[in-house]
Amino acid sequence: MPRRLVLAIASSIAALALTAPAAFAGSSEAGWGCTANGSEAGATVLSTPEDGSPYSPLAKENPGVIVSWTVRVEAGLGQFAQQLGVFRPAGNGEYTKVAESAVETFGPPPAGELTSYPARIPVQQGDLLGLYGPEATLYCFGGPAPRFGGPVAVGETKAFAMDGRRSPVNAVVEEDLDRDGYGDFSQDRCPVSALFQTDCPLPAIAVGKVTVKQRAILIEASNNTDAAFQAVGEIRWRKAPGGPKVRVGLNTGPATQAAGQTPVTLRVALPRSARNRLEQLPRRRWLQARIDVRATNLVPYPGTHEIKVKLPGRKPVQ
Ligand SMILES: [Ca+2]
Repeated sequence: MPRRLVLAIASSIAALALTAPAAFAGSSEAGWGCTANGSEAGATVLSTPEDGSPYSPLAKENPGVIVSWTVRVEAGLGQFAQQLGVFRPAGNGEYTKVAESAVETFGPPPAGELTSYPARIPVQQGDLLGLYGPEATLYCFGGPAPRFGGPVAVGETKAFAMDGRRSPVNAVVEEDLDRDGYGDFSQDRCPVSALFQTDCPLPAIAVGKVTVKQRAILIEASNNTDAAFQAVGEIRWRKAPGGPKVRVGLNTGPATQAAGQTPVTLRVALPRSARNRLEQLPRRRWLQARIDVRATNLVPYPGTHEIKVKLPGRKPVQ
């Protein structure tokens, strides 16, 4: 007698369960936002908090990403090439430059417009913004602020002296909860996973051939992207008409990893009690197994595809 039987799936219901809601991304501005009213050649000027001031120009997000930056320039001052720098306090009035932007040009805004430039510069809470210009550095009065008499390269630590001129540089900093270096609000469409910056992929599980063997149900499944697969379910029957229900759990055990679009065969063992029941059941009758095929992708988002499998009776004809 053939022991192997291939069955069509009685029904299949695709279900998608999302348990990880997209994080709400916060953003804020770093910098004093003052308007440049002068320039000085060969100076790096930082924005540091002021004693007694309720405001702070430091980066607040941790981790964060500078997604744009700007310098407001007073009318009549002209055009200036400027470069934003990110600095960390090194103690004793010293600061280390950890990152910098591209060099951009700022001037008095025509008709009140403010030019800001896009950037993607990871920062930490407490980082300071600095400004330097190859020809001259823009500043605004109203210090005190740390000043160094020259450019500072990324990685260098320099001793700054307090001066009466502030930096007019301002930056928009967004949270980066998945720490992928992309601002979660405007640059990262999947802020719950560092693996994706495009929309988070949702699981799309396909179930192929289902085979009932003597001791197991074999299920072919695949997902649109890399995923970990498991199958869990149950078989129920009554010991006798109107008698108590018996419920037997089904499980594949540890998850099986598979690349996207690559079929994997899941083996759902038939417990002895279920096999015994099938041995007592005439061939014209059957038990039904309800099985959830689960795939968790790399986001990680879980998906479920429910199938129902007919398990024919195995009692030989008398
Ligand atoms: Ca991010």
